[in-house]
Amino acid sequence: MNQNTIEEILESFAFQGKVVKAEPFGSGHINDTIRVKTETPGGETFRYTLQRINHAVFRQPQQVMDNIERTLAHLNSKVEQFPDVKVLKLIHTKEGRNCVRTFAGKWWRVYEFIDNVESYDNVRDPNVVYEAARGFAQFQNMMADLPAPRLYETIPYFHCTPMRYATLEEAAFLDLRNRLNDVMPEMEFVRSRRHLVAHLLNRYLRGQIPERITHNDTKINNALFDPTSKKCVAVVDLDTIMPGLALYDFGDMCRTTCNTADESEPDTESVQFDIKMFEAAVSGYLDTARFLTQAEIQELTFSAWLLPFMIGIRFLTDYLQGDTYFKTHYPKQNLDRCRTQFKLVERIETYREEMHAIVQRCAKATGHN
Ligand code: ADP
Ligand code: GN1
Ligand code: MG
Repeated sequence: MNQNTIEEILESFAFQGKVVKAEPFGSGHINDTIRVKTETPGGETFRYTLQRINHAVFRQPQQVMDNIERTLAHLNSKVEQFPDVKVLKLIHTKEGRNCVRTFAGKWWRVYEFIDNVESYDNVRDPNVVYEAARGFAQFQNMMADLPAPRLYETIPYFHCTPMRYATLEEAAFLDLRNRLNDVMPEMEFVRSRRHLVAHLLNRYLRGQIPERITHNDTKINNALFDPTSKKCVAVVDLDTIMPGLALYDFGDMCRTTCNTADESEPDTESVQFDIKMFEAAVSGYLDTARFLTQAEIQELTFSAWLLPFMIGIRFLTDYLQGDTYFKTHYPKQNLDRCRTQFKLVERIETYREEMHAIVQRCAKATGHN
C-alpha cells in the first residue's frame, strides 16, 4: 500500500500534522497494522497505529468497534486506581466516528501509538512472563464490572473447541486443496484426543465455570512492556474482547510464553515446554486474578494444554482450506504452526503432575485456598 492511499484514508481522521513516514508494523496474523509518523509545521511529531480490520474474520466490524469503545471508556474510568496502566486511545474521524468504511469496502481505525514500550513474540525471562500474566489478569479484573449490556460476540463460538474440531473434520472430508494426505499423522493426533475437546465447555454448561469478560487473544505480543521496569503496562488487540472463560485467556498466554520455540518453528524437536515459565505464569495470574473460583484454579493445567491443542486445530484447518484465515509468509507455514502446537501439547502431556503441583503450591501461597 503506498503513502498516497494511506494519506487518503487518514484524511477522514482527526489526527495532527502531516504524514512523514508510514510502515507496516507488528507480527499479527489478522489485521493490517501500519505505524504512521506525522509532523506539524512547528516540528512537533506524533505517532499513530492505522489498522485495517480484517472483515473476513470480523464480519461485523462496527460491533467490534462498539465493544472496543465501551472497553476503553471503562478502562479509562479506572486509571486513577491503576496509574501504571496505559489505555489505548482511539482517534475518531472528523465526524466523530470510531472507524471508517472506504468505498472499496475496507474498514479502518486509528489509535495513538503507545511509545516507549516493548513487545515480544517469544520470551525466556520468567519475570516478563509473571508480568504478562499479571497484566492480562489485571485487564480481566478491570473489566469484571463493565455495566450491561453484554458485549457483542464478535466471532461467535471463537473458543468453542468442539466446533473447531467439527470444522477440521469437515475441511478434511471436503479436502478441497488435496492436502489431506500431507496431514494424516496430525489428523490422527487430533482424533486420538477428541474425547477431551468438550471438557471445559461441559463444565461451563453445567454451571461449574462462570462466564466472564475476557480478552480471548492473550498471546504475548498483545501485551506491551516498559523497557526499563519490564512491567506490563498495556494490553492491546482488543478485537476479540467478549464474553468467555478466564481459562481460555490463561491457556493462550501459556501457549506463547511456555514454548521455547517460535510459533512457526519448522524443527519441532526444538519445541520444549518450559515449566519455569509455567510457574511464573501461574504465579502472576493467581497473584492478581483474585476473582478465580476453585473450579477455575483446578482447570488451569488443562487450559494450558487445551489452547495449543485448539489453536493447532485451527492452523491445521486453515492449511486444509488453503490458508485463507491466518496470514502466511511461505507455503506450508500453517502446517509448521500446527506441528509446533501439537509438539507443545505432547510435551505438556508429560508434565501434567508437575503442573498440578505448581498450581496447588501457588494457589496456597497466594491465599486462594
Ligand atoms: P493483529 O490483530 O493483526 O494481531 P494487533 O492489534 O495485535 O493486530 O497489532 C499488531 C502488533 O502491533 C501488536 O502485537 C503490538 O505489538 C503492536 N501494537 C498494536 N497497537 C499498538 C499501539 N497502539 N501502540 C504500540 N504498539 C501497538
Ligand atoms: C491470531 O491477531 P493475532 O495475530 O494476535 C488469532 C488468534 C490466534 C493467533 C495465533 C482473531 O491472533 O486467535 O490464537 O493468531 N486471532 C484471531 O497466533 O483469530
Ligand atoms: Mg495481535
